[in-house]
Amino acid sequence: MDLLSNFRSMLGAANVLTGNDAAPYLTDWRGVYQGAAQCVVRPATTEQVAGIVALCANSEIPIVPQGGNTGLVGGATPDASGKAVVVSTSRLSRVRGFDPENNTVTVQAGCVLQTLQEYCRDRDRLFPLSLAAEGSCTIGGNLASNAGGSQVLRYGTIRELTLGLEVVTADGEIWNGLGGLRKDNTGYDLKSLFVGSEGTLGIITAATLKLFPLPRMTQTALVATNGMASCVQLLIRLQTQIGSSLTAFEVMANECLKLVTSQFPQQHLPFDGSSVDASWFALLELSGSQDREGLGECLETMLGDALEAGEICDANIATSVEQERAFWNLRESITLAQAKGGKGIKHDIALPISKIPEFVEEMGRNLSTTFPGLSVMPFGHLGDGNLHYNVGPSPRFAEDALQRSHDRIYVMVHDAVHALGGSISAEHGIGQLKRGELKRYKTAHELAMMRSIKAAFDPMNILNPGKVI
Ligand code: FAD
Ligand code: 2HG
Ligand code: ZN
Repeated sequence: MDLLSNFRSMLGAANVLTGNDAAPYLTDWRGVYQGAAQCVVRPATTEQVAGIVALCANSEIPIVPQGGNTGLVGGATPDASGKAVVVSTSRLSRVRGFDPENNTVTVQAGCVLQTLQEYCRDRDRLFPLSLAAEGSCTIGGNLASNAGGSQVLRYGTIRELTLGLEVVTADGEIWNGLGGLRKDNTGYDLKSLFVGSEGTLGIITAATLKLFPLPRMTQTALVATNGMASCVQLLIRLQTQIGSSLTAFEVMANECLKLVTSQFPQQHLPFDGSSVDASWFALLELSGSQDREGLGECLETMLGDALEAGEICDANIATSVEQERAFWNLRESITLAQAKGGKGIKHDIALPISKIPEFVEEMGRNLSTTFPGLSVMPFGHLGDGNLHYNVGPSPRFAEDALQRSHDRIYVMVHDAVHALGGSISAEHGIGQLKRGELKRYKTAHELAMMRSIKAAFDPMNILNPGKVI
């Protein structure tokens, strides 16, 4: 039997997609990469994933795992050769177990993040990973890219939320590393290696994840600040005074919010007067089990002090759940607004928080001198030292000219980040987009260790070849 017939008898013909049915799986969310594949297969069990991998391994056929296909670095898109098999986890979507005493949930990799959040909320628990793509990204994709999002400040990235994994390895074997242990020092930590490996070391089929008490209250504020240095001062002020009750601290350059309100006219900035011209806005969230009024008063006092200290020029504390949602909508619409505004260049950088004001100041100046008219639209997770230092086209700098300058802009931004001790990928991963960049900034020793790991786990190089390393 040929490969496709084998797949059809294993999965049923409806779960082996070719032609137009496969097309949506062959391009990435941004429409930057276009690939080809023999077929897209949709297994519903771990055993079926193992069977698919074993068949591919027999003939050295490349495999590209895919979850919700929301990744931003081309990691889930096959190359153009048409040799690959895309393994979609869309049918691996079941919650397998919930342990309220151990505060854990065990879930299949294809479960959509929002579905898992809601499942846990209905059971009075919080699964804290939260990001704008949560309505379509999957737990497996989150794990494979070690997703961050807006709650990392308090709860960590998904690596820190992971207690166990089940993985199909390159030989078609199933590794059952599920379990709800918070301590386990029995040798190398295999699960941590699979998290963030972007489908190059194994196909994650299930995970046991940490849960937390559901916060009884939240307080959310949108703040107009006097610049990035002031944002950092405000962050330190809040952290010093309320510690881990500060669960999110996001920043947005004015240009980002202008773009959102022009692309989505139903959204509004809740400020008037000169505050609408503030260079940077901060969105902050306090949450926990304290009483709402107490924490609200505390927030008002801290913002009042920040106003007196000249860190901020205006603040708006949400007075209803709808208003909280509206503030978060402004933040979470930036990626979509930037996509609608034309193809830009994304940077997902991490820096020591203390270096961010200097970086923002100098990079803004250098970019606008070298590329006059370019639109600089940074935003991100300041609490984690992570900025999406994105640049986009403008009426004075056309999209095609921007794309032609892609490599020069990458070098300029990434060299500066590297010189300040930063990272060229904080949370989106390497995929195919940043493979060249990885080689530029990792040492020969680091690259050699990574290649050894890849060769040990996937000696035939069939798992997501051409990605990461
Ligand atoms: P996919 O895009 O399908 O895949 C991502 C990578 O994981 C690929 O390399 C793929 O091969 C691999 N993979 C997928 N499933 C598996 C599996 N089961 N086993 C092994 N490998 C697998 N990221 C953040 O970190 N923080 C954010 O705040 C954030 N916000 C976003 C907002 C928007 C609007 C968008 C479009 C994306 C955002 N992302 C963010 C990027 C993206 O990384 C996340 O959306 C998410 O983690 C990807 O999950 P996915 O299921 O869509 O994965
Ligand atoms: C976010 O923080 C995501 O909203 C997407 O990581 C970032 O669009 C981007 O560059
Ligand atoms: Zn982000």
